[in-house]
Amino acid sequence: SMLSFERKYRVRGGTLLGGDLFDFWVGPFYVGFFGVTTIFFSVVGTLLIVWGASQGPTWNLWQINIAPPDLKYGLGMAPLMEGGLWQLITVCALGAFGSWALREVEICRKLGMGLHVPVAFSFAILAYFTLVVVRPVLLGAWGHGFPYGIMSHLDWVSNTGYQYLHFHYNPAHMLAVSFFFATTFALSLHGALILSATNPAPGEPVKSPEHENTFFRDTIGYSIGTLGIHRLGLFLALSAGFWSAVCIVISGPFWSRGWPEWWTWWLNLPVWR
Ligand code: BCL
Ligand code: UQ1
Repeated sequence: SMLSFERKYRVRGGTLLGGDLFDFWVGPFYVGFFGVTTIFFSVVGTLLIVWGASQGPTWNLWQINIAPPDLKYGLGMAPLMEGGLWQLITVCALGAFGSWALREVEICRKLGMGLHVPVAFSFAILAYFTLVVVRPVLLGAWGHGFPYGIMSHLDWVSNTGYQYLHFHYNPAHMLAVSFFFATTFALSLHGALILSATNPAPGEPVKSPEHENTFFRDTIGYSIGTLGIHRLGLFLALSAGFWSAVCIVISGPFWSRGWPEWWTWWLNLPVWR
């Protein structure tokens, strides 16, 4: 059932593909052409994972693993049980993520909103696309993608990290990590500020943005403002995803030695001579 104010937001149009054909809702959910493709890719991809698991040695959720092809298959198709499954699942994953982003775009267009949400989600897709397509293609083999499994992908991250001796010395990884931490810090400040303003002591009225500004002006001499904090948050979060994609795509294609060694440019600066 629909909430009283929901009906006026259920507007026709704004579709990118399919015209009116898929322009309807199922319960609370907008469908659209890309809703259909999202369901399709998600169901096929999930079934492929479950089937892959059934062919593997374990049903232990933590140990199930669907590995990419051996490096010897290069950028070609691999037999189903030797990485071909991973390739199909990757296509389904990208199909589902891309469809979801485009469904978001259609909903934004219906509502006359900006495209900030689908743009934001696109950064997460970019990071995934970089891991399983861009970097493997640049390195010449699908085998450079990460395996689909809970423990196995962690092992891949560890192994890939140590391949470059000490991943913390990767300058783009430094930026990505710092942006992730800054994002959580900014959201904790914002969440705490909003909850404190809207939950005053019993009997006190709810506080306004004036109080929020004043709190930060009194403590640090600066308030970024109610719109500003959301702009800052979006910038920090998108930067985290962006620099993550950069930090992995440069590892191998651009720099194949240990990351600590990259910093010799600093010691070699002419100023120190
Ligand atoms: Mg490191 C990567 C932090 C130590 C090796 N590392 C990352 C980054 C992040 C990070 C910056 C992963 C986030 C990311 O890519 O998001 N690393 C980090 C931190 C430390 C750290 C904080 C720490 O020590 C405190 N890393 C180390 C050590 C190395 C190391 C030193 C290992 C020994 N690190 C590596 C390697 C990599 C990283 C190797 C990477 O490859 C990775 C990276 O940068 O990848 C790009 C981006 C987000 C995504 C990729 C998610 C995409 C989501 C998609 C689009 C949607 C999914 C939908 C979902 C399936 C639907 C679910 C349905 C619902 C449940 C209903
Ligand atoms: C802030 O200044 C502000 O404006 C009133 C908010 O809006 C509600 C906030 O949530 C936060 C966290 C701040 C403080 C942030 C900085 C970067 C000074």
